Amino acid sequence: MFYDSADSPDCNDRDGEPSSFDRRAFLKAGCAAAAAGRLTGAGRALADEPTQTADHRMIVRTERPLNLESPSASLDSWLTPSGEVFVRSHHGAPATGLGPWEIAVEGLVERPFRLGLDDLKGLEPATRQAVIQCAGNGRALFRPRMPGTPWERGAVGHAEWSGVSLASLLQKAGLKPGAAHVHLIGGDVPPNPKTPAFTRSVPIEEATAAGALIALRMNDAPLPVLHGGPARLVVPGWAANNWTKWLRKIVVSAEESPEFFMQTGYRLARHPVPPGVAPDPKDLAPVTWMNVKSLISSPGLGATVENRPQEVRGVAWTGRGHVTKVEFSTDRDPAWRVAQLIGEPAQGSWRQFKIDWTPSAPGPCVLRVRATDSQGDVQPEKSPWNKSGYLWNGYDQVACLVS
Ligand SMILES: Nc1nc2c(c(=O)[nH]1)N[C@H]1C(S)=C(S)[C@@H](COP(=O)(O)O)O[C@H]1N2
Ligand SMILES: [Mo]
Repeated sequence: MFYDSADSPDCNDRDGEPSSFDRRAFLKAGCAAAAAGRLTGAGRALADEPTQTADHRMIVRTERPLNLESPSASLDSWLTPSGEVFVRSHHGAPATGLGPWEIAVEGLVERPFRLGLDDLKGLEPATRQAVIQCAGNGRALFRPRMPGTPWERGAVGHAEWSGVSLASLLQKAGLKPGAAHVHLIGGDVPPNPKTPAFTRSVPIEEATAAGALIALRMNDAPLPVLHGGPARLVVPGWAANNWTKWLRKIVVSAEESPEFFMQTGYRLARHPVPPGVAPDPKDLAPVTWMNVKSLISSPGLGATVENRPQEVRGVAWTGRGHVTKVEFSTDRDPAWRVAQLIGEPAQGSWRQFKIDWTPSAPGPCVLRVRATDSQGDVQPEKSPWNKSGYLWNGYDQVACLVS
């Protein structure tokens, strides 16, 4: 059951729609547009236009801007349905769909240009299945706690992204000597002039080597507005703070973006320091690659399970390389047992796992998992504290009740 604003009575009661339109298509696209906070006017809606939908079971972390977290039941499949992928934005979605969307490419390039979405479709197509995870996923699990959206376990998902490779776009523009970073400018606007825009940059070589693409589609449908439609950056293996949504402009530069969200936000000390101690500014690096992590998707948090043999399932992922092992234990049976990994490893994707579990007795029980990746990194019991609450990857723990 999806919450789609087209189903709401208010929307079905609109008047003034043009009679030449297919009424249902109009209502669907028009109401979705209205939900996205934009004026629809008459007759603008196209069947292929990105829509704004999110599952009604999503956990609302904040309403304005809209920040939604996935319940673990949404993470129990290979690809996460788009309406069940977490939503994070700093300033809310911009107006889209009122005119042709264009992406400008400028800066240190031989041939600056502006491309419409149809022109983009003519460049080298690229498709990747990749984990999308907020750098702040798990922030609420750090102690002591820190300010910021209190994501628990579900600011993560796995989707198929398709569009054009960033490398082919840059090749079309032709890089000038010294070109080293691309600044990505989204169409979202901060609520007041003192709030910085969400502008970030990625280093060209590392991001293109990771398979960066400009996604126009998600899970084989136009990229939803909530997820950055019509166009967003995707960098497989990197935390999603690098995945700029509503992409309007790409500026090639010799330097990193000087903006707040690049120089102050999303930086992490290479050597962790305890609460209250300021990290050496020279030791701070932008958050890029994700770390190794796993999550129990079934049973869910607080579930009541029967006292009989059953299957525990979940997903595990990492940034560089791939997951090689997932281990499972409980507070009653603390010895780690190796879970079965499903399918083949793929860089940037997650890996599903399952393991048979026989509860030892009725009563409360804590299930936990930890993953290891091909670099030999093992999920720690707790992540080192950092003041912004980035990259939590402590053991995933699910308390349940054996009945
Ligand atoms: N333009 C723009 N892009 C953005 C953001 C934003 O606020 N504005 N937030 C970033 C962050 S921090 C995350 S975690 C992801 C979230 O993507 P999603 O909403 O599709 O899950 O978008 C990234 N891209
Ligand atoms: Mo994020």
